[in-house]
Amino acid sequence: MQSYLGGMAIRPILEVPDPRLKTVSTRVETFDDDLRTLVADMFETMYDAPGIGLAAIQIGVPKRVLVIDLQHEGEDGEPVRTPQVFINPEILDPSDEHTLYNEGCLSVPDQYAEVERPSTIRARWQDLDGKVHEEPMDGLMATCLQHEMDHLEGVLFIDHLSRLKRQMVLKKLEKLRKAA
Ligand code: GNR
Ligand code: NI
Repeated sequence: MQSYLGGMAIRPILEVPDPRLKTVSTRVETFDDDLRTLVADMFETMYDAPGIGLAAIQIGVPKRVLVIDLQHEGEDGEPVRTPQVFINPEILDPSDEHTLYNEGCLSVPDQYAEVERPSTIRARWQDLDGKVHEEPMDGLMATCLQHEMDHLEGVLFIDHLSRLKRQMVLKKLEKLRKAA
C-alpha cells in the first residue's frame, strides 16, 4: 500500500543577500522518492510565486535540480502548464550570437535588468528516472535555462551587470523592503 508521503509544500524562497544563494550545488546521484518530493515542492513554490523557473538552491537545497514552466495560453485563453524538470543540466554549443532579455529573479524580487546571453544552446540533462535527454533550445527557454543554470553555480542575473547597475538594483530593493 502507498504510504502517506507528506504532500507537497510551498517552501520559502531565499532572497539576496542570503549567502546560501552563492553555493555551488552538487550533482544528484540518487534518483529516489526524496528527489520527487523536492521537485514537487519546487513546482508548487514556483507556481505560487509565480515564476517561470526555479533552482533548488532558491529554496535552500544545494542540488543540481531545476524546474521550468514557460506556460503558454491555450485556445480558450487559459494558461496551459508545461512543467519541465532538469537534473544535472549541462549547456553545450552556446551560439556566438547573443540576445538581450529583461530578466527578473524570485531571489531579487521586483527588480529587472537586461542581461546578454547566447541566443541558442544545446542542453543535456537527466529526468527524475535518471534518463539522459539532449535538445536544442532557443528563445525564452534558452534564456531561462541559462539563468537557472547560473543559480547552480551560485550566480545571480545581477552578477552579469556592472557594479554600478548591481548596486542600483540592490539599493532599490532595500528601499522597497523598508517601505513594506
Ligand atoms: O520568473 C522568472 N522570470 C524570468 C524572466 C526572465 C529571465 C529569467 C527568469 S527566471 C525567474 C524565476 C527565477 O528566479 N528563477 O531562478
Ligand atoms: Ni532566478
